[in-house]
Amino acid sequence: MSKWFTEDWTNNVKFSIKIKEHLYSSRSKYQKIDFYDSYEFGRFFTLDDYLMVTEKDEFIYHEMMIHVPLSVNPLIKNVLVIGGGDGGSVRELTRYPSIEKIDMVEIDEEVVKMCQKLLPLTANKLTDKRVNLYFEDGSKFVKGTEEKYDLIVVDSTDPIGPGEGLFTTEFYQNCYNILTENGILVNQHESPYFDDTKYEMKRAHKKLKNIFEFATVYQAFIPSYASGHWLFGFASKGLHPIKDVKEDVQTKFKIKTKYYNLEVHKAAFALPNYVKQELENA
Ligand code: AG3
Repeated sequence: MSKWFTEDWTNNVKFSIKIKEHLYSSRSKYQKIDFYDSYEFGRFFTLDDYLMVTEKDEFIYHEMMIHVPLSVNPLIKNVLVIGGGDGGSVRELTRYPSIEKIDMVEIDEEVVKMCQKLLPLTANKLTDKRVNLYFEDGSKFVKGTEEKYDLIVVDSTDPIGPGEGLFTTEFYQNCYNILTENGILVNQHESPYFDDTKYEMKRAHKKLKNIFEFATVYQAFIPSYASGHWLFGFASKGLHPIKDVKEDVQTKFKIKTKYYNLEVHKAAFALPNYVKQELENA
Protein backbone atom coordinates (compact mmCIF):
# COMPACT_ATOMS: atom_id res chain seq x y z
CA MET A 1 0.00 0.00 0.00
CA SER A 2 1.37 3.39 -0.90
CA LYS A 3 1.72 6.15 1.69
CA TRP A 4 0.97 9.80 1.19
CA PHE A 5 1.69 12.97 3.12
CA THR A 6 -1.28 15.34 2.94
CA GLU A 7 -1.42 19.00 3.87
CA ASP A 8 -4.80 20.69 4.21
CA TRP A 9 -4.49 23.79 2.07
CA THR A 10 -8.01 24.80 3.15
CA ASN A 11 -10.92 22.91 4.70
CA ASN A 12 -11.87 21.92 1.17
CA VAL A 13 -8.54 21.49 -0.59
CA LYS A 14 -5.77 18.99 0.10
CA PHE A 15 -2.28 18.61 -1.36
CA SER A 16 -0.66 15.16 -1.29
CA ILE A 17 2.83 13.84 -1.95
CA LYS A 18 3.54 10.14 -2.38
CA ILE A 19 6.07 9.02 0.20
CA LYS A 20 9.01 6.65 -0.21
CA GLU A 21 9.84 6.66 3.47
CA HIS A 22 8.82 8.44 6.68
CA LEU A 23 12.33 9.19 7.96
CA TYR A 24 11.65 10.82 11.32
CA SER A 25 8.82 11.93 13.56
CA SER A 26 8.88 13.62 16.93
CA ARG A 27 7.25 16.23 19.07
CA SER A 28 9.64 18.88 20.29
CA LYS A 29 8.88 21.35 23.05
CA TYR A 30 7.32 23.60 20.40
CA GLN A 31 5.88 21.55 17.56
CA LYS A 32 5.51 18.27 15.70
CA ILE A 33 8.48 17.62 13.40
CA ASP A 34 8.47 15.13 10.50
CA PHE A 35 10.95 14.28 7.78
CA TYR A 36 9.99 12.29 4.67
CA ASP A 37 11.57 11.06 1.49
CA SER A 38 9.38 11.29 -1.60
CA TYR A 39 9.41 10.38 -5.29
CA GLU A 40 8.67 13.82 -6.70
CA PHE A 41 10.01 16.38 -4.20
CA GLY A 42 12.96 14.48 -2.72
CA ARG A 43 13.35 14.85 1.00
CA PHE A 44 11.11 17.30 2.79
CA PHE A 45 10.17 18.27 6.32
CA THR A 46 7.01 19.52 7.96
CA LEU A 47 6.19 21.37 11.20
CA ASP A 48 2.77 20.61 12.65
CA ASP A 49 2.01 18.96 9.28
CA TYR A 50 2.69 22.12 7.29
CA LEU A 51 5.30 21.86 4.59
CA MET A 52 8.42 23.89 5.26
CA VAL A 53 11.12 22.77 2.84
CA THR A 54 11.35 20.30 -0.02
CA GLU A 55 14.63 19.51 -1.75
CA LYS A 56 13.02 20.12 -5.11
CA ASP A 57 11.66 23.64 -4.73
CA GLU A 58 13.47 25.19 -1.73
CA PHE A 59 15.81 27.09 -4.07
CA ILE A 60 12.95 29.29 -5.21
CA TYR A 61 12.01 30.41 -1.72
CA HIS A 62 15.54 30.88 -0.41
CA GLU A 63 16.92 32.63 -3.48
CA MET A 64 14.02 35.07 -3.54
CA MET A 65 14.23 35.69 0.17
CA ILE A 66 17.94 36.58 0.07
CA HIS A 67 19.03 37.83 -3.37
CA VAL A 68 16.27 40.41 -3.61
CA PRO A 69 17.38 42.48 -0.58
CA LEU A 70 21.09 41.89 -1.32
CA SER A 71 20.64 43.26 -4.83
CA VAL A 72 18.91 46.35 -3.48
CA ASN A 73 21.72 46.92 -1.00
CA PRO A 74 24.95 45.03 -1.80
CA LEU A 75 26.64 46.80 1.13
CA ILE A 76 24.73 44.64 3.64
CA LYS A 77 27.24 43.31 6.17
CA ASN A 78 25.38 42.42 9.33
CA VAL A 79 22.36 40.13 9.00
CA LEU A 80 19.79 38.75 11.42
CA VAL A 81 17.79 35.66 10.43
CA ILE A 82 14.75 34.91 12.57
CA GLY A 83 13.60 31.29 12.29
CA GLY A 84 14.98 29.56 9.21
CA GLY A 85 16.14 26.52 11.20
CA ASP A 86 16.61 24.51 8.02
CA GLY A 87 19.54 26.80 7.11
CA GLY A 88 18.43 27.59 3.54
CA SER A 89 18.42 31.36 4.02
CA VAL A 90 21.80 31.24 5.76
CA ARG A 91 23.21 29.14 2.90
CA GLU A 92 22.28 31.81 0.36
CA LEU A 93 23.68 34.58 2.61
CA THR A 94 27.04 32.81 3.01
CA ARG A 95 27.53 33.06 -0.75
CA TYR A 96 28.31 36.77 -0.31
CA PRO A 97 31.93 37.26 0.77
CA SER A 98 30.96 40.83 1.70
CA ILE A 99 28.68 39.69 4.53
CA GLU A 100 30.56 39.78 7.82
CA LYS A 101 28.14 38.43 10.39
CA ILE A 102 24.97 36.33 10.35
CA ASP A 103 23.05 35.88 13.59
CA MET A 104 20.36 33.21 13.31
CA VAL A 105 17.72 33.02 16.03
CA GLU A 106 15.70 29.82 15.86
CA ILE A 107 13.36 28.86 18.67
CA ASP A 108 13.57 25.10 18.13
CA GLU A 109 17.03 23.55 18.38
CA GLU A 110 15.65 20.18 17.32
CA VAL A 111 14.70 21.56 13.89
CA VAL A 112 18.30 22.65 13.32
CA LYS A 113 19.79 19.37 14.60
CA MET A 114 17.49 17.26 12.43
CA CYS A 115 18.00 19.39 9.32
CA GLN A 116 21.76 19.06 9.78
CA LYS A 117 21.27 15.29 9.86
CA LEU A 118 18.62 14.78 7.20
CA LEU A 119 18.61 17.91 5.03
CA PRO A 120 22.25 18.87 4.38
CA LEU A 121 21.18 20.56 1.12
CA THR A 122 19.87 23.50 3.15
CA ALA A 123 21.72 23.07 6.47
CA ASN A 124 25.29 22.59 5.24
CA LYS A 125 26.39 26.22 5.69
CA LEU A 126 25.27 26.63 9.30
CA THR A 127 28.87 25.88 10.28
CA ASP A 128 30.21 28.91 8.36
CA LYS A 129 32.48 30.99 10.61
CA ARG A 130 30.31 34.08 10.25
CA VAL A 131 27.20 32.32 11.55
CA ASN A 132 26.14 32.56 15.21
CA LEU A 133 23.24 30.35 16.27
CA TYR A 134 20.91 31.40 19.07
CA PHE A 135 18.21 29.01 20.19
CA GLU A 136 15.64 31.41 21.54
CA ASP A 137 12.40 33.18 20.74
CA GLY A 138 13.01 35.68 17.93
CA SER A 139 10.44 38.12 19.30
CA LYS A 140 12.35 38.29 22.61
CA PHE A 141 15.72 38.54 20.86
CA VAL A 142 14.79 41.65 18.85
CA LYS A 143 13.50 43.31 22.01
CA GLY A 144 16.68 42.70 23.98
CA THR A 145 19.58 43.01 21.57
CA GLU A 146 21.91 46.02 21.38
CA GLU A 147 23.17 44.94 17.98
CA LYS A 148 22.24 46.77 14.73
CA TYR A 149 21.52 44.96 11.48
CA ASP A 150 21.50 45.98 7.81
CA LEU A 151 19.05 43.20 6.97
CA ILE A 152 16.52 41.20 8.96
CA VAL A 153 15.18 38.02 7.34
CA VAL A 154 12.01 36.71 8.97
CA ASP A 155 11.97 33.12 7.74
CA SER A 156 9.05 31.99 9.83
CA THR A 157 6.29 29.41 9.85
CA ASP A 158 2.68 30.47 9.40
CA PRO A 159 1.29 32.72 12.15
CA ILE A 160 -0.01 29.81 14.21
CA GLY A 161 1.94 28.04 16.96
CA PRO A 162 5.49 29.15 17.73
CA GLY A 163 5.60 31.53 14.73
CA GLU A 164 2.75 33.69 15.93
CA GLY A 165 4.88 36.28 17.74
CA LEU A 166 6.74 36.99 14.49
CA PHE A 167 3.66 38.62 12.95
CA THR A 168 2.90 41.21 15.63
CA THR A 169 3.18 45.01 15.55
CA GLU A 170 5.52 44.89 18.53
CA PHE A 171 7.86 42.48 16.76
CA TYR A 172 7.97 44.57 13.58
CA GLN A 173 8.56 47.74 15.62
CA ASN A 174 11.45 46.12 17.48
CA CYS A 175 12.91 44.98 14.15
CA TYR A 176 12.64 48.55 12.84
CA ASN A 177 14.48 49.83 15.91
CA ILE A 178 17.48 47.53 15.43
CA LEU A 179 17.86 48.17 11.69
CA THR A 180 20.56 50.54 10.41
CA GLU A 181 19.74 53.65 8.40
CA ASN A 182 19.46 51.76 5.09
CA GLY A 183 17.90 48.75 6.79
CA ILE A 184 15.67 46.23 5.02
CA LEU A 185 13.32 43.63 6.44
CA VAL A 186 12.09 40.73 4.33
CA ASN A 187 9.61 38.18 5.59
CA GLN A 188 7.63 35.18 4.41
CA HIS A 189 4.31 36.83 3.72
CA GLU A 190 1.82 34.00 3.08
CA SER A 191 -0.27 33.55 -0.08
CA PRO A 192 -2.87 35.94 -1.50
CA TYR A 193 -4.97 33.14 -2.95
CA PHE A 194 -6.96 31.20 -0.32
CA ASP A 195 -8.94 33.03 2.36
CA ASP A 196 -6.92 31.95 5.41
CA THR A 197 -3.52 32.91 4.07
CA LYS A 198 -4.97 36.02 2.42
CA TYR A 199 -6.20 37.20 5.79
CA GLU A 200 -2.70 36.78 7.25
CA MET A 201 -1.13 38.50 4.27
CA LYS A 202 -3.32 41.56 4.82
CA ARG A 203 -2.71 41.69 8.56
CA ALA A 204 1.05 41.52 8.12
CA HIS A 205 1.07 44.15 5.38
CA LYS A 206 -1.04 46.58 7.37
CA LYS A 207 1.35 46.43 10.31
CA LEU A 208 4.51 46.75 8.24
CA LYS A 209 3.06 49.68 6.30
CA ASN A 210 2.34 51.54 9.52
CA ILE A 211 5.88 51.17 10.82
CA PHE A 212 8.23 51.31 7.84
CA GLU A 213 8.74 54.22 5.43
CA PHE A 214 8.28 51.76 2.59
CA ALA A 215 6.48 48.39 2.54
CA THR A 216 5.34 46.18 -0.29
CA VAL A 217 5.21 42.50 -1.24
CA TYR A 218 6.80 40.48 -4.04
CA GLN A 219 5.92 37.08 -5.37
CA ALA A 220 7.34 33.75 -6.43
CA PHE A 221 5.96 30.41 -7.61
CA ILE A 222 6.50 27.78 -4.96
CA PRO A 223 4.76 24.55 -5.99
CA SER A 224 4.70 22.94 -2.54
CA TYR A 225 3.08 25.89 -0.70
CA ALA A 226 -0.67 26.47 -0.67
CA SER A 227 -1.83 27.55 -4.15
CA GLY A 228 1.77 27.78 -5.37
CA HIS A 229 1.53 31.58 -5.39
CA TRP A 230 3.57 32.81 -2.45
CA LEU A 231 4.55 36.26 -1.24
CA PHE A 232 7.47 37.87 0.53
CA GLY A 233 7.32 41.18 2.33
CA PHE A 234 9.86 43.91 1.55
CA ALA A 235 9.97 46.74 4.09
CA SER A 236 12.67 49.40 4.32
CA LYS A 237 13.62 52.73 5.82
CA GLY A 238 13.63 54.20 2.32
CA LEU A 239 15.46 51.95 -0.14
CA HIS A 240 13.25 51.11 -3.09
CA PRO A 241 13.22 47.50 -4.34
CA ILE A 242 13.42 48.45 -8.01
CA LYS A 243 14.81 51.99 -8.23
CA ASP A 244 17.70 51.12 -5.94
CA VAL A 245 18.55 47.74 -7.40
CA LYS A 246 22.18 47.44 -8.46
CA GLU A 247 22.32 45.95 -11.92
CA ASP A 248 25.51 44.06 -11.34
CA VAL A 249 25.14 42.33 -8.01
CA GLN A 250 25.00 38.78 -9.37
CA THR A 251 27.95 39.30 -11.72
CA LYS A 252 29.88 41.18 -9.06
CA PHE A 253 29.76 38.27 -6.64
CA LYS A 254 29.63 35.53 -9.33
CA ILE A 255 26.67 33.92 -7.63
CA LYS A 256 24.95 31.33 -9.84
CA THR A 257 21.23 31.19 -9.19
CA LYS A 258 18.57 28.80 -10.42
CA TYR A 259 15.54 31.08 -10.06
CA TYR A 260 16.67 34.59 -9.28
CA ASN A 261 17.80 37.06 -11.93
CA LEU A 262 17.28 40.78 -12.41
CA GLU A 263 14.26 40.39 -14.69
CA VAL A 264 12.64 38.11 -12.13
CA HIS A 265 13.57 40.59 -9.40
CA LYS A 266 11.76 43.44 -11.12
CA ALA A 267 8.83 41.35 -12.30
CA ALA A 268 8.29 39.91 -8.82
CA PHE A 269 7.08 43.32 -7.65
CA ALA A 270 4.47 43.58 -10.43
CA LEU A 271 1.34 42.48 -8.60
CA PRO A 272 -1.95 41.16 -10.00
CA ASN A 273 -4.85 43.57 -9.57
CA TYR A 274 -6.67 41.46 -6.99
CA VAL A 275 -3.55 41.33 -4.83
CA LYS A 276 -3.04 45.09 -5.11
CA GLN A 277 -6.62 45.65 -4.14
CA GLU A 278 -6.48 43.37 -1.12
CA LEU A 279 -3.34 45.14 0.09
CA GLU A 280 -4.87 48.57 -0.37
CA ASN A 281 -7.88 47.47 1.66
CA ALA A 282 -5.70 46.02 4.40
N1 AG3 B 1 8.88 28.82 5.99
C1 AG3 B 1 7.50 28.47 5.91
C2 AG3 B 1 6.74 29.15 4.84
C3 AG3 B 1 5.29 28.96 4.99
C4 AG3 B 1 4.81 27.61 4.64
N2 AG3 B 1 3.42 27.53 4.85
C5 AG3 B 1 2.66 26.48 4.55
N3 AG3 B 1 3.17 25.43 3.98
N4 AG3 B 1 1.41 26.53 4.86
C6 AG3 B 1 9.73 27.94 5.30
C7 AG3 B 1 11.07 27.90 5.89
C8 AG3 B 1 12.08 27.78 4.84
N5 AG3 B 1 13.35 28.20 5.29
